[in-house]
Amino acid sequence: MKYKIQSAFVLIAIAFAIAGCKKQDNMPMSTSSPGANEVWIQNMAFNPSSITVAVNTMITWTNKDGVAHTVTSNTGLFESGNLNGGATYSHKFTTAGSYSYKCSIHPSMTATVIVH
Ligand SMILES: [Cu+2]
Repeated sequence: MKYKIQSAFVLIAIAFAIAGCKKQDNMPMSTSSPGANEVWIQNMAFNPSSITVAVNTMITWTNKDGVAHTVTSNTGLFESGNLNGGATYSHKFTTAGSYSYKCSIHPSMTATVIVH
């Protein structure tokens, strides 16, 4: 009887150890998609290409590529300048509207911020 109880404790301990490992794999540092109010510049594209936020939201772009990109408003409202790999740029959108932007180095990279 005593042996059986000890075995159960060992099994529970192993289960917790496995669960612990699993939890570590899911830590935020290893996420592979942008968080809320965040745009990744990745594989020569803006991800997401269309983001919708409330008025007075700050959006942060992160260049995940090894080459420089820019975040350039089509109307001149915002301009990041060159963002090297790993660099970030933030802009707060204070007026509702639809804001198209591009990478000025790679003009085929286009995206939109929708503020409501
Ligand atoms: Cu670019």
